[in-house]
Amino acid sequence: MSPFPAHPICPWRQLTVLANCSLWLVIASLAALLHGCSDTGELAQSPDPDVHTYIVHGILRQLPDPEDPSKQLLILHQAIPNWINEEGYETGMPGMTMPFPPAPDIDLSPFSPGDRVRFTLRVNWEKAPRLQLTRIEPWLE
Ligand SMILES: [Cu+2]
Repeated sequence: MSPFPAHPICPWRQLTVLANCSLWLVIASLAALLHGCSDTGELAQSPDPDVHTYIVHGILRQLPDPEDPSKQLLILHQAIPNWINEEGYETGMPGMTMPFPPAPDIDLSPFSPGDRVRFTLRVNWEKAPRLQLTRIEPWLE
C-alpha cells in the first residue's frame, strides 16, 4: 500500500478551489464588461433618436483661442465603437484628432495641450451645434 494518501486534496476541497476560481473569473469578466460599458461609449439612450451622449477619452491637442475662431478645441480621441451617425446607423468612429466645440459653461483653464482628458460629447443631429463637449475632466486611470 502506498504511504501517501490517495487524495492529497479531498474532492470537496478541490471543488471549493475550483468554485473560488470560477467566481473570481466571473467577477473579473463582469468588472471588465462594466468597465468597458461605462468608460467609453454611449450613455443611456435619450428618448430623442437624434440625440446621443458619449463618454470619450483622448489627449487634448489644442485649446481654442478666443481671438482666433479658426483655432478650435482639438482632441485626439479614442475610438467610439458605438458611434451613431447622422442616418442613425451604428458605424463607430475610429480614433482621430478632431474639433469639439465646448458648451458655453465649460472651463478649459485647467487644461493644456498634451493633457489626457475624459469628456462627455453630446450629439444632436437635428440642431446646431450638432457636436458639443458638455463636460471635461482629467483622465485618471
Ligand atoms: Cu472623430
